[in-house]
Amino acid sequence: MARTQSIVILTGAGISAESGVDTFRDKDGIWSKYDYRDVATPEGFVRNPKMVFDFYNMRRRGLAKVKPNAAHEALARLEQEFSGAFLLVTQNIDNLHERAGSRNLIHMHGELDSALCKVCECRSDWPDDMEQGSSCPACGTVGYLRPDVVWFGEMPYQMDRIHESLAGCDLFLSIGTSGNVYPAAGFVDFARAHGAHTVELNLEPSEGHSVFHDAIHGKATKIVPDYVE
Ligand code: BJW
Repeated sequence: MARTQSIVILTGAGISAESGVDTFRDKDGIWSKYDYRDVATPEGFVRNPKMVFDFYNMRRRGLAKVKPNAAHEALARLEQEFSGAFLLVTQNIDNLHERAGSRNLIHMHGELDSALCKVCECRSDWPDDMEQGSSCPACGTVGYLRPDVVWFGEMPYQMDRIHESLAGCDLFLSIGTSGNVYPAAGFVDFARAHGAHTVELNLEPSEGHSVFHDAIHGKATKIVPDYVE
């Protein structure tokens, strides 16, 4: 990493797995228990808001029981010690990166502890348990709060800033993601086309593993600290 001037890192559910947060597509993952069409699409929310609120209330309450692991901590240390440009983009809606000390961080699929008002578009801290009758702390409107997360068919957050960083980076790392979900799964192609060296760190080869220049396979708490230190 000695000659690297700009790093972009993409993380997915695999980085939080050893903290006790469920992944999506592993054998006992979230999509083995829930149909994504029910809980992770705008149409599912219209059909059955209670089911969607229950799903995200449960996952948000789970945050209190988990802690950042050695992989989150290694990325936070890397950011502190690296003198060039650094951007961490996570698909995860948990708050483990920030709790480990990461600062230049984009939650491209939103955040579990944030609520979004569909009327005034303000973000607010998620109330104890969000439900259909919750009111927006900013505009007071009742019944228009939703989880501040990006569902299938919705545009992920801060895509312009992410693409700008990807176009200018000379190292792109993808950590703990299966590479099934776009546009995140396409970042490697984009970064590589703009000249970056690309490395996958994951438990197993991802969907797009052949696009990466290098791959390191194993558990995040081992391979991430080993790679960055
Ligand atoms: C370990 C480990 C350990 C385990 N150590 N590793 C082509 C281009 C663009 C879009 C599309 C396209 N084709 C299709 C689309 C649409 C769609 C999509 O991608 N569909 C696919 C299923 C094909 N994409 C979208 O809809 C996105 N929006 C969009 O494209 O907007 C454009 C647009 C909008 C409107 C009009 C016009 C254009 C939005 C996607 C939103 C995804 N949302 C979710 C749920 C919400 C958040 C939440 O509830 O948490 O986000 S889905 C779910 O998947 C979640 C995750 O962030 C995301 C990615 O999952 P991730 O992180 O990769 O987890 P897993 O479980 O899949 O993988 C874990 C990996 O870790 C595995 O490989 C394990 O091996 C590994 N692992 N333990 C290291 N200890």
